[in-house]
Amino acid sequence: MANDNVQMWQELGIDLKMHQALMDALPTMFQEIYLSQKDRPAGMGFYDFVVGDIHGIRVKELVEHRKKGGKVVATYCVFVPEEIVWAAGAIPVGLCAGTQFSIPAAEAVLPRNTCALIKSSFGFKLARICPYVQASDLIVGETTCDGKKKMFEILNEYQPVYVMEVPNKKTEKSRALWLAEVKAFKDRMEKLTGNKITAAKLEKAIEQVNARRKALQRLYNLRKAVPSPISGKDALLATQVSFYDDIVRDTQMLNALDDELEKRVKAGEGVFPADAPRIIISGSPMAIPNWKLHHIIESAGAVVVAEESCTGTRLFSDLVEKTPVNLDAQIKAIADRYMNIHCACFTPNEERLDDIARMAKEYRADGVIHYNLQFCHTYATEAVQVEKRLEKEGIPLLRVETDYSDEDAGQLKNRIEAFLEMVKR
Ligand code: BJ8
Repeated sequence: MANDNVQMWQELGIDLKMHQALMDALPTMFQEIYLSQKDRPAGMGFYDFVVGDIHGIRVKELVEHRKKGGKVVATYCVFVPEEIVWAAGAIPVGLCAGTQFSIPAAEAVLPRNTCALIKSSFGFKLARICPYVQASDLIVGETTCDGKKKMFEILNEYQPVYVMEVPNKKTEKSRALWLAEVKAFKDRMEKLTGNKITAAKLEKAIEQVNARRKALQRLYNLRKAVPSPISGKDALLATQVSFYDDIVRDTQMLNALDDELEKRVKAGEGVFPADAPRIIISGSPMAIPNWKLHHIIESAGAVVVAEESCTGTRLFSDLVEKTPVNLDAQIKAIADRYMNIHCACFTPNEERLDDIARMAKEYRADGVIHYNLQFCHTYATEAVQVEKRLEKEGIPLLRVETDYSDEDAGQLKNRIEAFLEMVKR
């Protein structure tokens, strides 16, 4: 542990003892889940480095940015339009929310029957173990689910929170509400940073974020090859890192990884045998270091070929459309793009069912595993519709409900192995 990191964490108000316990647990876990894999692309070296220094260099960059008068905006959801944050000269960063480690602290305040993602993120703030939240000037929440929106009220007692209202329907009225929300968010970002968002700045930001989306689209398109040129675990990690790395560097690294995978695909090289069962995971997002389900599936000999989730296709499948360089047109294009995220918070949400069925074909999947975090009612209930739709399409489905603990790992393993046996080619 570099001394200057310790000093930085101290200045950010981190609980050093708790934080060290978390940092001590990560390398063993990463070794077992990631570094033990065979034939990994060389491009994953960058992501291994990022995880190895998870609370170091990137946090330092954020701290430096603030020292120069810049702002950092922390987010929990892919509904927050990051183009607007960048155009205001601020840096958006996804918050830590993927580990059991921070949950006991949260359970001292929140009801235990709250989803792990909410408890984990809240616990990180309460226990002061996430330098990203500590280094942020504003947390931006959203009204996507009841658990999150009520948690934000409590979180606001610890750090300023701004909540965007995400509508629950996709009607014209809802779209108008969302457009107004995006405009209000632009005003809030201008107020936070003291910078005016101009059409030229927004154009650059739209191009930057679209470029990263295109690099992720390339990655996922390459995963459609048989055999798959990259493990699901590695692809998930590259996607997860996109939530907080510098956008230009991240796009470069993703494209370099894509170039390497293209060569593998051309040469017919894969990380799993061509007849390994191909699985799509659909459902709740997975924040670092939530690699549990992928690890169980791939340890059983199958390969995860795509994630229909916000740490998957929902993050990048739609670009912001190119418009004339004027603020009204750009903001409207941004609002339209974000309304295309098919989160289970919408009713009805047929589009998500279409996405899963289409993806199963495109990725030549043998089955879909629907993943929802325990106590997440939106995804758990929508799984009923997913099941009906996939049955109609003749696509095998396994529904899994879990949390961040390892308590159910044995049981999950048995269920997944039985499912894989059923879908085997
Ligand atoms: S756009 S999926 S990132 S809301 S798992 S906290 S829904 S109780 S994460 Fe999400 Fe945005 Fe939707 Fe995506 Fe609530 Fe469910 Fe927990 Fe969830």
